Amino acid sequence: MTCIFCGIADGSIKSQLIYEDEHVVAFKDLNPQAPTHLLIIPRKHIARLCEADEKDAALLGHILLVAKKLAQQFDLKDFRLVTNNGKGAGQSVDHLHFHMMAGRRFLWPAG
Ligand code: DGP
Repeated sequence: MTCIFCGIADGSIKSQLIYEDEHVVAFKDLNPQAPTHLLIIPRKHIARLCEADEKDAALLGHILLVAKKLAQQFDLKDFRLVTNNGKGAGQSVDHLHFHMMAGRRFLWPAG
């Protein structure tokens, strides 16, 4: 089964990357829900957060630090970082990804 986000991460699917390093890439969401809406993904295929394990601890921490780096790069003081785990939570792409959204007011609790 082909994974669209694996394709973006390995370059076989063209996408304008906002950030990349050995472990992580970030790019703009195709269907933005906020003026700034980035997706941060590991290059490693992990279907969802609940599929990660102890071996992924450093990777998961690194993703959060990439989010901080992007916040600095885009001068975002307020942003929302969220991952949808499972279809019932709204996950439509089965490759772990963090939505980083900014530029509008966000409701809490989230809808
Ligand atoms: P989620 O619903 O949490 O699984 O979020 C998946 C997001 O991925 C959704 O907001 C749309 C975005 N998306 C899906 N396919 C592509 C793609 O090919 N390119 C980009 N840039 N974003 C995509």
